[in-house]
Amino acid sequence: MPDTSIVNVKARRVWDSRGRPTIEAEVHTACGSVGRAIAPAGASRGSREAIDLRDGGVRLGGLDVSRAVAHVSGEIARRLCGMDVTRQLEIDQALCALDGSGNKARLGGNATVAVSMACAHAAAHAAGEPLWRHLAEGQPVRLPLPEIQIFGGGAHAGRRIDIQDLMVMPLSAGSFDEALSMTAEVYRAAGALMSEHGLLQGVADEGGFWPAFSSNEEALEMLVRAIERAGYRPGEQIGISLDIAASEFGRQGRYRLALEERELDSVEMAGMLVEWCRRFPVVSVEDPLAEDDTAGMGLFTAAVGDTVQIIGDDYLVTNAALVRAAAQEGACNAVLIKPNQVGTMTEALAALSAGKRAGFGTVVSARSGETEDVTIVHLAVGWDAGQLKVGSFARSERMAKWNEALRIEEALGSQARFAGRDALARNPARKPA
Ligand code: 2PG
Ligand code: MG
Repeated sequence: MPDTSIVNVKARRVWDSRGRPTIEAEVHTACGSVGRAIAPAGASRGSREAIDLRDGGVRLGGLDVSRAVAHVSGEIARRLCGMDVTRQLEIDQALCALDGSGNKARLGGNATVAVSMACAHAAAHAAGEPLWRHLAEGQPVRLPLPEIQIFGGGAHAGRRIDIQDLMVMPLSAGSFDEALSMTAEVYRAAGALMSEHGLLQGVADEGGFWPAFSSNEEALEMLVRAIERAGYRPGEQIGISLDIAASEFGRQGRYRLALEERELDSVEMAGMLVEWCRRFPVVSVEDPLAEDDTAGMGLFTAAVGDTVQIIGDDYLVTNAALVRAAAQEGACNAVLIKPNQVGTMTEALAALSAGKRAGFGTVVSARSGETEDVTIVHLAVGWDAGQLKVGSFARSERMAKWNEALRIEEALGSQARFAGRDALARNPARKPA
């Protein structure tokens, strides 16, 4: 057995896809294994997320991470050195106890998540396995059904449209490889349509087209046309997935649609989205109502949850207790898993497991601020999440992740199974395990 005790933990400042500072952690063990991971960063964040520790002040917009870097190289390194890197639970418990704040506010969720993921990489390295295989612990895995952004909006595109992500899900694909080539056709078709209509204003933060639409529904109509132009039947071969990110423009039951200059209450907002689900081939909706609107979430889920997946992102913030509560309340039927929302691998897995136990769909997700780090792809496969959300089909911080999934699919060879449309949650179809 190799000696997997941790001998060194360090961190450095690196830069993310928005050109902002972020933190990379590196963990070394006695046997020579090394793990590295970089913290991502969100723009539309739930108020209950783990705290991203930034320096504040005027330099670099207050976003520098020197305090978080110092915590890793200082007290986190002192606490973890000597621990066995293969004991992820103990490592993550030690990180939580050392932080002591309950929401990683003291050490920084960006510091703890980078260290936690770097430990997982070092453990896999010591075992001579890719991370996904190490995490799977011999259990069967699937390549996830991808959610891929075509148009960006909300906080990722200067609020040009209210909806944050208009995405496609290649439902009829037989493999991950096929899912990506179907997506590539839609992305190309959407780009061509946009430029023909003079609507193209560049790309948004996650690589999707930044459109000049005059209504949210125009965006939905254009996406249907892009799917058709690519040669696919909307809803049957390729479904539409939306991240409304409603906490960005709604609170206390009031929703302000800036693009359409209207304000809706919770019932009207849910009603509008129900209508969209009827008119358009929508298979999944994320954060339809705001993080403080349990009644609205329940209303929407009761109305369409038998045919549509309803994902809690800001609403659940990768928190197992919130997932359990949402299952009881019928507030949604799927959970987005973003490790940096909670700050450690163990807590992210707990939220995912709570989702699976509730019969929820589970979607591992990137953030809008990303890097070349591909850890989340390994989590999606190794934890058999069934779905993966990475942003659009452009820019290398996104493509690095799609391409990593292709390598994993190839490594699995004849054993590769693609999760496909069965991974989508629907209320009656999925019974709690
Ligand atoms: C989301 C993500 C990705 P952000 O809301 O799901 O689209 O955005 O990382 O800004 O929270
Ligand atoms: Mg979201």
